[in-house]
Amino acid sequence: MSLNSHNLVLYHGETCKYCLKVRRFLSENNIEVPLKEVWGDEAAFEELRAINNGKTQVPCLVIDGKPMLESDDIIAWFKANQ
Ligand SMILES: N[C@@H](CCC(=O)N[C@@H](CS)C(=O)NCC(=O)O)C(=O)O
Repeated sequence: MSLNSHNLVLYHGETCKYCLKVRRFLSENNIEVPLKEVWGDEAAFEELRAINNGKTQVPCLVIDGKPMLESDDIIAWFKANQ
């Protein structure tokens, strides 16, 4: 399945180094994903908490409504679904 067939949102923190690693991977591979920065946006932070079973860890890729944590897993998912 291609990336376009999924509804994706990447919740991230601007200065989080794990988020930076994911954003850099996306940029280097010309992959565009809607981003929501959570540390400067309380509504986005609460949204993340609700989607992510109470956790606020970033980066969090939400794939068709399901949260995926861990930057390495997120990058691996993009590689597998590119
Ligand atoms: N092993 C995780 C580490 C992620 C991580 O430590 N994120 C920090 C920010 S740099 C975080 O969200 N901490 C707050 C929390 O867990 O609620 C990854 O590679 O994604």
